[in-house]
Amino acid sequence: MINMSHTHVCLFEDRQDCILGVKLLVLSARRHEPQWLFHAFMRNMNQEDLDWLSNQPNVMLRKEVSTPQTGWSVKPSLLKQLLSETGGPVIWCDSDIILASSVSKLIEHLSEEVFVATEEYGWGRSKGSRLRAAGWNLTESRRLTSTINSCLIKVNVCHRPLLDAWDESLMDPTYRQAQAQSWSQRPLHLMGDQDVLTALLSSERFAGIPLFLLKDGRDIAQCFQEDGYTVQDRLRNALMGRTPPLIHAQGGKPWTKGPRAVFQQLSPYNRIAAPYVKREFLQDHWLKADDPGAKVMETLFFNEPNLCGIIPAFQRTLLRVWTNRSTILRLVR
Ligand SMILES: [Mn+2]
Repeated sequence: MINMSHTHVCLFEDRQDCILGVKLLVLSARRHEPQWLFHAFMRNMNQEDLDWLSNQPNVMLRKEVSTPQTGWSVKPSLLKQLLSETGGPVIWCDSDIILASSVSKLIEHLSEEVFVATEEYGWGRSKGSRLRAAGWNLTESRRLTSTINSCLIKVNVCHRPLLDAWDESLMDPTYRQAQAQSWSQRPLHLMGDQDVLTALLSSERFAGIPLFLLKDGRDIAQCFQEDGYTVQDRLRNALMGRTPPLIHAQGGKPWTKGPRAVFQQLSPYNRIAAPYVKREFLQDHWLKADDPGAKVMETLFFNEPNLCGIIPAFQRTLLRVWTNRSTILRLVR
């Protein structure tokens, strides 16, 4: 089944209620990245879903998940495993990404020494490498102004030492203790795997690795809360008649069974997913808006993927500016 023209893609999921995301990634990639072969490392999944996956021509179902790590901490070890097996390059793709168009045309010109990842959304607190490197006691030799989002990574065998160091840091007791705490309690440099990766790539030891980050808002829509995908980027893309090739449903998933926030009902993810859901008869309770206000916005913007959620994004941005203003005023007084 494996041939030289395949691009090997590592896909991992251990939450049964996220299998829908796995399926939508596989279906959208078959259309937009026909050379991608997914090595699907699945844990805790129903047999029915495993059967569905193993019937897909672009999937190799992998039963053996050798790493003791769980959740997103599996990234470096599974990437190392696939590098050994295939000789590289290997792509990591989060299961909450859907492809709206081809992404390989953005990265295929890069040489194999280049480490590819994506930029985190813009408004996050204390972005970039400075505080993260400091947290890990690393000398920051290269300043990264945005934090890395590790939802899509491309590596090659030359990046093994970095993957080893990343893997080791994710097994560090301090990191593991922090992971057991809630988000709000975790120090910045221990939030998740990507904060560790940001620190490492800025450090003296790895600052020499050429880095290419897919651009937030243009190459990837980081759909975190209402305005991770910003008002400006939504407008710009809509005017240009395009959607970012990668749509990342960060945080709460749009297909969740419980009550969904308005911004989840209006996410570009749902609009890109719709044709696949219908064609494959997947669960569709989540595709359309059910909130009356969200329904109005859907109609108002003709269900355009970038624009449906622009009003909640605008409201949230205003709120953020207002909160920051009060913070600044408090400091000045
Ligand atoms: Mn993700």
